Amino acid sequence: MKLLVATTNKHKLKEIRHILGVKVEGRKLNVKENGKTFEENAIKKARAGARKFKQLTIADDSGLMVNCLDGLPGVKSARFATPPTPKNLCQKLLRVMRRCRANRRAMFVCVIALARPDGRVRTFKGIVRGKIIEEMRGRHGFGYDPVFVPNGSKKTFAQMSPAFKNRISHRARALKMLKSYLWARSSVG
Ligand code: ITT
Repeated sequence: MKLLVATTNKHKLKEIRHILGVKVEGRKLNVKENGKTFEENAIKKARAGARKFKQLTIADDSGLMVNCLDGLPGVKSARFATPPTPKNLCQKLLRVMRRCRANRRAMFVCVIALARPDGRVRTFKGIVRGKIIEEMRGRHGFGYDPVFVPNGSKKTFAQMSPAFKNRISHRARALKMLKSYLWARSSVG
């Protein structure tokens, strides 16, 4: 089965390829991400890809929701700092969280939308809860990985090997559900 991934983010594409373990092609699309939820944006991106390329297409909309910031940066995670380098994103987050001494809780959310060329769509959501530490640690990954420590770990996502992050991440959880869905559909024909 041929699957396209509609994304402009090469780090996401690399993780998606690694987690799915199958060959998927990446396609860049210019889609305005103005939805209020991860679901809305993921559906918009996947549908645009499926319509344009007439192929089964997935898109990932993801981000970090910080408890003491009422869920921000949330759907605006990619554009929280300019330019949105990992250093700028993490430093801005650490700066605005100076008032969040007692509550550093956060979660990474990933919604994967699977769209068909006729517009039919399904979504799969993965969440990882954890906390934001007070400085950047680690060199792997992208985005907010250097400041996020998942529950049950002492390491940030950026201190883990990519293979380990790809086993436990929000993206891994969402894609696992997608895989089960696709597998169940293919085994019944
Ligand atoms: P596409 O929409 O083209 O796929 P994007 O980077 O704009 O790429 P999003 O709108 O979904 O994607 O924004 C997600 C942002 O959330 C991403 O740019 C990172 O800053 C952050 N993010 C998501 N998953 C992450 C992860 O696994 N590790 C670190 N940061 C992550």
